[in-house]
Amino acid sequence: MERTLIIVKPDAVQRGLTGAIIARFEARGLKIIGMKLMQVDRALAEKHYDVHRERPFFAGLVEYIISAPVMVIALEGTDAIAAARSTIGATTPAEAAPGSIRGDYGLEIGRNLVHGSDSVENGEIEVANFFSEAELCGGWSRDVDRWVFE
Ligand code: D4T
Repeated sequence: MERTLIIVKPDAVQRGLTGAIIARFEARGLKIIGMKLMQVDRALAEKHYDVHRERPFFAGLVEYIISAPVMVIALEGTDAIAAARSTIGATTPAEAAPGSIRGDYGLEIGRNLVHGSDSVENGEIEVANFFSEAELCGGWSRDVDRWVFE
């Protein structure tokens, strides 16, 4: 089982798309093991986007992610990283496939609605950065699991 951190970003929360976005991951079969609405502070935002620190869009990216509450979700599943990223769609919404979240709801890269971890390693790190162990229901047994996982 892989873990991925999903962030329903400020634009999606403000636009009332939180439920529609969560529904897509649930319908895909990914299992929710943690979820909370939170206001990201600057230190956590800078840590989360540290890999982009030297990029020209870094400052705007941090301002965007701290500008309003986000819904953070920890998901578990086989191939959770790749599955979530294909459900999210390409980074630039205008290029994202129809049927993906960004392809259906977004237009601009700086308002791309949702984050998903990009590797198995980063999935573990990011879930731990946003959730304490006590906030996670890791390994809970979902009754439909045998109809989702082989
Ligand atoms: P996240 O990390 O938000 O899930 O997005 P992606 O994984 O799809 O894309 P990314 O890491 O390459 O970019 C992180 C974040 O930075 C914004 N961004 C990116 C931007 O505002 N301008 C840019 O030119 C790029 C490359 C969008 C997503």
